[in-house]
Amino acid sequence: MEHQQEKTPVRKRQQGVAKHTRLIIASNNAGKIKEFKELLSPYGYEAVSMREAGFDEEIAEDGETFEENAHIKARAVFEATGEPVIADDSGLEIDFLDGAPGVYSARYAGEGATDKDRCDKVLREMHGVERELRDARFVCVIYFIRAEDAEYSVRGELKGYIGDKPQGKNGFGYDPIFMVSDNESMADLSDKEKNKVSHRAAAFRKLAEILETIGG
Ligand code: ITT
Repeated sequence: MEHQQEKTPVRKRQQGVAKHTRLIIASNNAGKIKEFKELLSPYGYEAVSMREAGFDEEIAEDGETFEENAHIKARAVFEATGEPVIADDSGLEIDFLDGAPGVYSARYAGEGATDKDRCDKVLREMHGVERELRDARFVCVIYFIRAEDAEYSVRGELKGYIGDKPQGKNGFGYDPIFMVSDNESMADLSDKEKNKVSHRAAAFRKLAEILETIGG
C-alpha cells in the first residue's frame, strides 16, 4: 500500500509524532542501518537495529521480488519482538545483464564474498560494454509493520550507470561502481548527499508520509 509523496517541511512533519517510539530496523547490513538511523532521526523514533533489539536469528530471504524479501524480513522480526519494524530489501539492476544482480545483489559473488568481490564481478561482466548500454538502477523496497493489522510497503529507485572502475570512498555495496553523474559515483557522495538522492531516501520519503499520518 503506497502513500502519495508530498513535500512537507521536516519541522511540520515532527508535529504530532510521539517521541521515543522504538522502531526496529530488520537488517544486519551496517551501511543500511547507519542510513536509516540518520533518515529517521528527525521523526522522534528511537531507531535500533535488530541485533540491538536482541534478535540474532538468520532469516532465509527466499522471495523472488524485493517486496517479498522485505516482507519476509519484517515479518520475522515483528513476530519475534511484537514491536514496530522496518525492513529494507534492495539491490542493483543492470539493463545489459537483464536486471541482474537484482534480488541476488547481496549473494551475487557467492557466500562470504565482500562488497569489493561483488563490484569486481559486475565490472568483469560489463568490461568493454559501451556507455549507452551501461544503464542501471538502484531499487529499495521498505516494508513497515506497525501492528498485526497495519503493514505498509514503499519503493524507491535511482537511475545511474555502471562505471569502468571503482571510484569514491563513502557508502557501501555497489556504490563505488554506480555513477550518479559523469564524474561522480554514489561513493563520492557524502552520507548527507546520498541520503538526499538515493533509492533508500526515495522510499523513505514515502514511508515518512505514513509515519507522519499515523503519528508514531
Ligand atoms: P539485510 O538483508 O540484513 O538488510 P543485505 O546486505 O543482505 O542486508 P539485501 O538482501 O537487501 O541486504 O541486499 C542488498 C544488497 O544490495 C546489499 O548487500 C548491497 O550489496 C546492495 N545495495 C543495497 N543498497 C545499496 C546502496 O545504497 N548502495 C550500494 N549497494 C547497495
